[in-house]
Amino acid sequence: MNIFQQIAAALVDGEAELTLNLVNKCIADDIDINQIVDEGLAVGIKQVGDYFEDGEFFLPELMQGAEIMKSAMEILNPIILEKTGGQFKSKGRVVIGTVAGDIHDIGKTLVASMLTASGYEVHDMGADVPIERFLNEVIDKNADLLCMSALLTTTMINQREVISKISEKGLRNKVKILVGGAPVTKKWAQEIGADGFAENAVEAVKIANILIGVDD
Ligand code: HCB
Repeated sequence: MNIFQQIAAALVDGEAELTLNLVNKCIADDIDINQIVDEGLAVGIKQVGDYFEDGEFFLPELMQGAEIMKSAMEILNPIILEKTGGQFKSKGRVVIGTVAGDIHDIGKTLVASMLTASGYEVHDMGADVPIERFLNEVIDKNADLLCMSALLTTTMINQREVISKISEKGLRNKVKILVGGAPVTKKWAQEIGADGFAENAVEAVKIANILIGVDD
């Protein structure tokens, strides 16, 4: 097993200390953070979700996996953010949050960190964000880009609701909209009138750059 497979396996086994030790080892060995997340942690947490779906794991195991992932991200986030080097020249203003009824925030926070690291001014509203709050924040922050996350098939619909509210206010051509989250697809993004869909945080930065019209 390579180190990423070991991280994924440790997370699935609920071995918090081992997972964090392996993550710290990767950092010490100067391994790319994206690889630690995409090939290690994200693979592990996805496996936990699949076991949960199959009835092999129950809520305590799901929560345990999430806690380990969050602890690992607490170690990695400052390193991701450090890449901005403190000299902040904003590429654009981003408002981001997970939609109402949905408390999943790991992926959203990762997207927020990567966008910040790439040079965007990011306003993270957290999770379970009411529809009106998205609208108000877009207006308040004069956002160039709105990113919405949804992890549940029952909450995806709120991405559409937010877009409708923004259109009703006549703001649709003032802000680009990027959606994501496990059940979200490119087809759904098109159907609800979003400008883009991103499969992961790295792609989110790429698509944001294209939508805003800036270089990497
Ligand atoms: Co949760 N949960 N969960 N969960 N959970 C899912 C999402 C299921 C798919 C698991 C399953 O059944 N296979 C499932 C949803 C099924 C469905 O709707 N079809 C599910 C369920 C059912 C539930 C509860 C209802 C369980 C219950 O209580 N019975 C409950 C929901 C409560 C609520 O929200 N109202 C629940 C609770 C939890 C926690 C609390 C235990 C925990 C969340 C902790 C937290 O976030 N603070 C949790 C977790 C961890 C998961 C799984 C295992 C992992 C999610 C995750 O963090 N992935 C998930 C299984 C899965 O997704 N396969 C499971 C890792 C991140 C990095 O990936 O996809 O979130 P991501 O984000 C990516 C990507 O999508 C993209 O970039 C990110 C970074 O690469 N992206 C964007 C995301 N947002 C973007 C926005 C953009 O603009 C652009 C790109």
